[in-house]
Amino acid sequence: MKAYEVNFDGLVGLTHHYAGLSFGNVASTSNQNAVSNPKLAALQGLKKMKALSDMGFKQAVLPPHERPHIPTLRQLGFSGSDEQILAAVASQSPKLLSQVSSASCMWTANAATMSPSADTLDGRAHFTIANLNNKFHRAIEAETTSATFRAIFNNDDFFAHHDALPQQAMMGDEGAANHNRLCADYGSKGVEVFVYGRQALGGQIEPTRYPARQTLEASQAVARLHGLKAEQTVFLQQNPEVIDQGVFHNDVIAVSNGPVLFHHQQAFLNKDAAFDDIRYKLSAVDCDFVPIEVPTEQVSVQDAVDTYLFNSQLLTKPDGKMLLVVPEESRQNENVWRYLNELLASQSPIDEVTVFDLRESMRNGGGPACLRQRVVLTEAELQAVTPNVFMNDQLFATLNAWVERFYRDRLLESDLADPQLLRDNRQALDELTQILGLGSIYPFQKV
Ligand code: SUG
Repeated sequence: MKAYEVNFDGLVGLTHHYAGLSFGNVASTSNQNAVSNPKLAALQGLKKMKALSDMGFKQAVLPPHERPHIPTLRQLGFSGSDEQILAAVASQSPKLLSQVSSASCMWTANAATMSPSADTLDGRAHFTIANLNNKFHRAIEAETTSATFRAIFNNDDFFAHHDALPQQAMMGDEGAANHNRLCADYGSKGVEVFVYGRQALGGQIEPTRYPARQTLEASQAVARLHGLKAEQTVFLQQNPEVIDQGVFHNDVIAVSNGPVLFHHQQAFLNKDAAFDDIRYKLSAVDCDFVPIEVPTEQVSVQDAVDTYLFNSQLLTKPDGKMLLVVPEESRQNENVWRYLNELLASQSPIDEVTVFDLRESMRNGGGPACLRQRVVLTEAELQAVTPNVFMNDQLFATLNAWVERFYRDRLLESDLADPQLLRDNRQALDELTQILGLGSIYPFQKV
């Protein structure tokens, strides 16, 4: 059956700031306390969405979350009115306020893992919300992400929703950032490659400097929940040495599309055996595996981390060739840009590269691929998605005007204590749920 890939990009929230919250994510820790520009961040993201939509790719929007997240603060013992809670946390622990104010839900690759209906046992599209257990500021995303996905994919005949796995390190799950689906075309059965950072039960090899966020046990649980058969799945360990160099998710060192796996030479452990397995399983669904490997001598792991070459979006154009969407940082790096020009001149399925300025997100370690959740949908499933989330001229104009009205162009940790920011957030998000036709998805809308 014919199916489409729809990219659901996270709209950057009003509290986007640089808090240095993600140990192991070099951009996040090195830009701690830099001045952020939430308005610019949101506009940069919208520009990418609109440009890709104008090129003919299916594009949709996921809304930001309520921040600061007062319900978490209540759970931690703060009490009184919302404004009293804000004042108390701001004086007792500005760092905690910063955690519960992070706009990290913009990186929607981490929102969930999605398996298309062509792959699953019950023939429905499955979603498992990521628990993001490794970082406190991200673990609090799961509840609202779940409410949002249930509002957007609101039809039990077509969509199956699974809550986040138990909030425990053994089940650490970072969503689609470590998941690659390989297939001949989107609508046919594919092979789902789950990349994990460590095996919690009985694993021997793991990084020593930085955390491995995704466990094998979590990946296996997601595959079980989605009803994926063993012949359709491959579990592959990420090279711990690259995690220790700042590759905190597999999507910082590899990206897939159709039968193509564009990856760095050092991305995986036991790559040869795993690639044989992928090739064998893909051949059973009439698909030839197309790995494109970038050698270390041309692009180092450091270059990959600095430029996010692999945090690109690899998209199939109407003519069947592929477009690579890279961040500006990739153009600025001599090795990476040289490599990309050589790639374009070679006989590869990738024949076009497009560059976007996503600097605000990049400085927190989020490139083009982090900002989107890929959702493969058949025509009938597409019709069942709530309609107002799809990008078009009108939505683009409405969201730009909405950003201009509510967003600040300068934000520091100390600004998070401002009760006006909390009020602006709620008013903006309330209007946004109406624009996107989502109903009530936020805790403040439910009281
Ligand atoms: O989880 N950064 C995010 C970046 C996520 C990128 N996503 C993918 N690669 N798919 C993270 O580390 C930084 C927030 C701060 O420090 O202010 C942060 O959460």
